[in-house]
Amino acid sequence: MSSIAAKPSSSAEGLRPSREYKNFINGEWVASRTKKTFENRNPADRDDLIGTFQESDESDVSAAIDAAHKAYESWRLTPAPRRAEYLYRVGDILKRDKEKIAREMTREMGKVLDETKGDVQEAIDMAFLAAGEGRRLYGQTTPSELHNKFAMSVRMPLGVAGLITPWNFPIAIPAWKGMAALICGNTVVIKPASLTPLSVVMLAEAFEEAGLPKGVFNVVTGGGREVGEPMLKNPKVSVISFTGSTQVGRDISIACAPTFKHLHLEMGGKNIIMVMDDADVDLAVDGALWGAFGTAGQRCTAASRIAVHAKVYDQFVEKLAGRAKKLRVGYGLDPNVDMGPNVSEGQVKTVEKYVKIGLDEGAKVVAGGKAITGKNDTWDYSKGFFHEPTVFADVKPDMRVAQEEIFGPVTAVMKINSLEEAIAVGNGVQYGLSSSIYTRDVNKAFTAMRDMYTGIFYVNAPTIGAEVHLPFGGTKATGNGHREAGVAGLDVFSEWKSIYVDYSGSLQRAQIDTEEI
Ligand code: UN1
Repeated sequence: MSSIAAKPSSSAEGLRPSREYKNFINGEWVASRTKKTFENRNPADRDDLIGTFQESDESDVSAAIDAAHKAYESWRLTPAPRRAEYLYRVGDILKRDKEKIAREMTREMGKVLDETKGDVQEAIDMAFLAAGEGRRLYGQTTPSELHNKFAMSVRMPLGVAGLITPWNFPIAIPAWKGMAALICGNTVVIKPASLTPLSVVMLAEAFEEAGLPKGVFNVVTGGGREVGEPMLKNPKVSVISFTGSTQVGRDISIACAPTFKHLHLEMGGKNIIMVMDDADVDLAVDGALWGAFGTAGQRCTAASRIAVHAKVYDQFVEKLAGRAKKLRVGYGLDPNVDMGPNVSEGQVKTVEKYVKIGLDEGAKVVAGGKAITGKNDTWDYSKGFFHEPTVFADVKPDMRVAQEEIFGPVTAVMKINSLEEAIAVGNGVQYGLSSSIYTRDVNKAFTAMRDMYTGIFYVNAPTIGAEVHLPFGGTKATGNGHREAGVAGLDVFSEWKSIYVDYSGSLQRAQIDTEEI
């Protein structure tokens, strides 16, 4: 392992020195049995080696699962309000270290510091939300149809939860899943995305500092095939929660079927902003810019399509293109930068591929369109994976750039002539995560709210910006019917037990010994 100083720019002071990170299994930091590691480098500066991480395999995963399985017996019996105490502590630790953690996350994942601070904040919010649930976890009590009989339903934990998490929200999404799993009484084995393992290591460090009992939260780093797949097959894992691509989600679904694992999938999106002729166009441009280029477009919720009413189309396109061209792209720890790099070379190549596809299909690039490779007085772009914020105009709804998830700084603007047309275009994709409308007409807002078949909907705001106390997830190829975060997220990590207590002292037969009225 080389010892390149972890200091890609003067603004990056205070970052961790490069080192080898271990797996977190049964409360200990341990090396993989493979004795192999992989490198984690800064996507803005490939010369910056953040660290090396364990290239684990099935034996490490099974050790983690065994530890989690063993820890489950006492964790499930720990009263939920006591379990919550650990989560409150983790929330406090993350709050204390928010800036420090966020800086490492920008270095690891690329998005600008304000956004990684938001990512840590989302994890803090989730820790406190889940901790609060420790004193609720409400079930129902309900009358029995029989005399002297009591009926109720309670949430039961499932066992070991296997979490497979993405690189775009490298601490928020592990927290969405992990906090909900833990408060319900499950134990956790998490496989973080190989592009952002440090974020989850930092979360594990917070759990360690909080004194979480050994084996309750475990982290195993490594590839999908070597670490993810064995988790899907292991009979000691009861529930899998995955965020990632629709293709991988489908494979996971198939792999989980033989053992009937509970499964939560959060997959692709092709989210739309609809701008009506009565909209505040400047507000819509602000929203579109943030929705499309926040996180360099690498959000499941990114506004990758914009349908604009013909009456305001030219004005909107001109303003959006003008603003997109002005966005300052660079290293996310530079406070003057608006948009960071793509997370990897593969991601930037995908963006370039789609720009070409869009041009070949006849769409017009009105801003951006190219990877950034040169050097200026702020950054040497050849060291990272940068792409210009790109706006396609004159896109037709059936073009591939308007149908397929690109997961990069590219948005496709289409012209529509009515609300009905906007809704038809909006719903005319395989995904159904998020959508939004800009209008001053309450009737249009409510119609779209009702008719857009997406799991999340915004009025006069872009497609991104979900808060943790509401359910997060989507319809169609975006999800498999579950939601995470909110109270709905508890459903992924618990199942219902209905309990009847007969205190009549005699046999009472349901449906039979009831009085005829
Ligand atoms: C994601 O893109 O996978 O609503 C998660 C948002 C964020 C979460 C995004 N709070 O955009």
